[in-house]
Amino acid sequence: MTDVDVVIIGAGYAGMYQLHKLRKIGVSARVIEAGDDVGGTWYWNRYPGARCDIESIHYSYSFDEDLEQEWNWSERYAAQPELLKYAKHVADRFDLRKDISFNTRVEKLEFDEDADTWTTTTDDGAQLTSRYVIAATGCLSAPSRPKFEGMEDFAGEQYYTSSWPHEGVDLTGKRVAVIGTGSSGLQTITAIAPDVLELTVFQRTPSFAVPAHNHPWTEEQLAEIKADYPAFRERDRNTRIGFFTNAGTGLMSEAPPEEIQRDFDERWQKGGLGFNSGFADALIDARSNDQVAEYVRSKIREKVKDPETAEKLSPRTYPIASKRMCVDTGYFEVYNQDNVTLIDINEQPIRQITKDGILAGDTEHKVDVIIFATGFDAMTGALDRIEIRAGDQLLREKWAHGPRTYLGLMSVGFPNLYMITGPGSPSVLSNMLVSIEYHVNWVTDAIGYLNAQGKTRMEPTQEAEDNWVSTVNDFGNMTLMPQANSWYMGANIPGKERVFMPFVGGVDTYAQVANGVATVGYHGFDLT
Ligand code: FAD
Ligand code: N01
Repeated sequence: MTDVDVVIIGAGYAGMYQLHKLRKIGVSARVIEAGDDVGGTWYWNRYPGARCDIESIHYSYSFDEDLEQEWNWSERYAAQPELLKYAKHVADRFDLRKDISFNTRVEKLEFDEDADTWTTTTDDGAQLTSRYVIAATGCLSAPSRPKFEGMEDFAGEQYYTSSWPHEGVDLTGKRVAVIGTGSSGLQTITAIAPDVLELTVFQRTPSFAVPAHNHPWTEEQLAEIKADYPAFRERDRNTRIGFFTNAGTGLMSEAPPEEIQRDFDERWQKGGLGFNSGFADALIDARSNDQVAEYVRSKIREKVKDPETAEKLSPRTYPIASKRMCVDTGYFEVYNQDNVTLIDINEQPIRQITKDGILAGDTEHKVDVIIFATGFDAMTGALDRIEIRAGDQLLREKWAHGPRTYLGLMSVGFPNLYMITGPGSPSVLSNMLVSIEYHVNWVTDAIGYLNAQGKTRMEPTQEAEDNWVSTVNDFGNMTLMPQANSWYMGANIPGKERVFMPFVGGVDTYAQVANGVATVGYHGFDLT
């Protein structure tokens, strides 16, 4: 007997839907969430300008037609308050909160080999036993907080975009430094530049950004989408990245220059992450990739008046889209403002944080506030922070040289522990809502199958895991993606093994494989 059938860790979009699905098949579940409400990413990342980079009509749940029809997104790319409101609405609508323990962090999981059960220990010392554990802990939920010398001596305010104060921060009229120029940094910089007295941006690597062309939706536009929502969603699921971009299948290397130019211009005009999907070789062929990159760099030069600053903002050290591209609304233009300064820390390294500011090279930049937009220990960070033990093995030790999973769903040696959007699945390379819904459905079906068969244990075989890890590596190596020092590679975390973690073959291909595995009675898994 266990306290509950399933423990779910995390009440972001994944954990919430997982709870709802398990209830539907009559399986009891308790969700344990470190925050004091639902929403995950959109609960924690409340920094100015935070919004999604995949259009909300795609980046939203598809599992309930009434929910889909009753919710009206205000803009093409909803901002964080609206994305959090949506999560809260879903929690209310499906009465989720009564099965969620908030303000509680899972510290330890221990598997009982004889009983086929997990014991979950939380930071309040409580323990809960369950047959299964589902880690819906998020790919981008463990903040990276690099240490800079002298941080503790700084007399001003310090904030992380990844855990922004709920009450907000008034930056009006202040001298502000931002460290980090990934998506979070770009959005923050763009949002605060008009209000602050001075803004100093510390850039280690510039980002490629494509325009959002964000706009409010009209009732007519939303009605048109909703009229055909099931087909719209189906179209998304049948793409590589989980949202329809009318991706091209031809090769840039074989296309005439005017066709390439036309495609770039049209996609740039449309805006969003579909920009580089016009040709199938954009992420495979270095010369094709550089044509895309050069187009984006030319746009930076058009936007930024000072040629030296434009060059500093132009990425040249990695292929475009081998790091997640940013979607911007006036980011580059910020550098035309007199109150904004860009520091390339490759030229002027941050030597230390002082009482009054940041010493970079030989110059002390005096500031009142430092904002760290330094990213996450992505994909494995949240799981590594939990002591997950089965027999004499710790998951974080097994994964010390890179995560090993079968389908990004389970790992050998850790039976009955499922991961939602785990490493080795398309996850962060896709519209995450599509990948989340797919995994939640798959895991729910698997648990339903085990229960129906009177079985109590599921674990991948060593052979299946080894083959899948090779497949993930092979697919990754077919592309230019492993060339970047990206968080996909773990390269942003000192000491983390450099391994390309997500499955790059696409959500469509992945679903075909994982559907096939389930259809034949869970090929590659031992069920006992
Ligand atoms: P999360 O939302 O990260 O939720 C995980 C939850 O687990 C968190 O609430 C956390 O507190 C909890 N948790 C973790 N460990 C523990 C523990 N040990 N004990 C208890 N609780 C724990 N993806 C897109 O596809 N499109 C976008 O536009 C997009 N925008 C993003 C913007 C930002 C700023 C960030 C950071 C990410 C973005 N992502 C986007 C990725 C985003 O993380 C996913 O889309 C999605 O929200 C993930 O949902 P999740 O439930 O899997 O994880
Ligand atoms: O994190 P990042 P993020 N000294 O890792 C720099 C999603 N997201 O939070 O590139 C100095 O991308 C680091 O430099 P470098 C999206 O999937 C989406 O911005 O490692 N600098 C980089 O510039 C995204 O990809 C949205 O050289 C240091 C920055 O900090 C993912 O989340 C919005 C440093 C970190 O950038 C992560 O984005 C936000 C150091 N010690 C996030 N350490 C949308 O728009 C790190 N940096 C939807």
